[in-house]
Amino acid sequence: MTHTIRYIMVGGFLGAGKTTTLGRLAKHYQDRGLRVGIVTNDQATDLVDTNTLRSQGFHVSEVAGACFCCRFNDLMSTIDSLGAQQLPDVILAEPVGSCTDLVATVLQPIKQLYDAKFSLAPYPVILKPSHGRKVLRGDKGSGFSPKAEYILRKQLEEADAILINRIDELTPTDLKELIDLLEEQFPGTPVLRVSARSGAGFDSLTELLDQQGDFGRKVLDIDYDIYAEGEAELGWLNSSMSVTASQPFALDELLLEIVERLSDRLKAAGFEAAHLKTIGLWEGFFGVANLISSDTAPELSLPSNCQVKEVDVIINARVACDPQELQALVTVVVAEACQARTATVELHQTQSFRPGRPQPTHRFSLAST
Ligand SMILES: Nc1nc2c(ncn2[C@@H]2O[C@H](COP(=O)(O)OP(=O)(O)OP(=O)(O)O)[C@@H](O)[C@H]2O)c(=O)[nH]1
Ligand SMILES: [Mg+2]
Repeated sequence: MTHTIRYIMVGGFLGAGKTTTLGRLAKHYQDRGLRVGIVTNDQATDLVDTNTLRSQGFHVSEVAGACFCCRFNDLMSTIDSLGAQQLPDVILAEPVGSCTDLVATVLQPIKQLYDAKFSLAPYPVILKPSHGRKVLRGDKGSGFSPKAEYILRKQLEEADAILINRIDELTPTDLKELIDLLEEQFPGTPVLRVSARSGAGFDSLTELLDQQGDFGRKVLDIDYDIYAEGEAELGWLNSSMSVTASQPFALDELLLEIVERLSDRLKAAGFEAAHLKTIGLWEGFFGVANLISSDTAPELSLPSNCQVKEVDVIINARVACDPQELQALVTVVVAEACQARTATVELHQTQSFRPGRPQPTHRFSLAST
């Protein structure tokens, strides 16, 4: 019998919890003796996510430089490279959080061109409560423009299931409101409640993902002009550097301080952060700090608990602002945080830009019959 790879892609807006979910799912499948490969994706190189998942011991490759839909062939060759030694049983794929129309441009092409090789799991999309609630309520001032909100809605529209994440933080009233809004606006789409952090709700999620059937069929009716303009309103920055000090300092404090200082500067300028993330890597140790909206506090999501004199730092920031301004702010906050530790910074590279118009390799406007 030919070996089929289970293709599980988990979508959701920037900072929704995709990487945390994939890490948990990878462990779940590995614990059951399955071979797992993870594919990350970004518009540029130097991905916090790739390093976070690799540091957890997973087998990870990335499609960097454009989203899966625009680099469909790279997605396929990346999966091949993950299976060079031994074919994986499961591929976990994380698309870029500002990407949508993934059913027509990724799932249906896999289904229609590579049917013998893959079986498609249901396509879940994660809702981040902080931005999700405002967008679903139609509140003015979600922090994003109507075009960026359009992307978030389209992502939910093409989902086989919607995952309300971060239930560890939600009150029963908040949760009920989100469920009601989703059921009203996306009728018929199953809604699961999960916490990627604690693992709550993951039994239901893995049960959903194990279902056999014809999934990834909700091809969107979508306006690519609005989609492209919505994406282009975001400033994107990926930066990598080495930080060196004469005295040891607490790595976690540096990472958190970078995110806190950046958060303060963005708030002062009135720019909404979709996701700021930074990872510090030193000799197998790593720490990660994040900010996922202007309403939430910066946090150390994965502590390293180590003191370092040298560390490699990667910063990924997605913010509703001009990328040049974002770059200037990042440069200032890194300099300030390092100065406080009398550390020096050696910049490896910084890429900052607005994402370009999506130009999918394939677009199947009809689901396979
Ligand atoms: N409290 C809580 N925090 C969570 C949960 N899931 C994710 N987070 C945190 O939310 C932040 C973003 O999570 P990620 O998994 O990196 O989100 P993402 O969707 O991969 O983000 P992008 O790749 O930038 O689009 C991190 O600080 C996580 O630790 C959750 O269930 N509860
Ligand atoms: Mg991620």
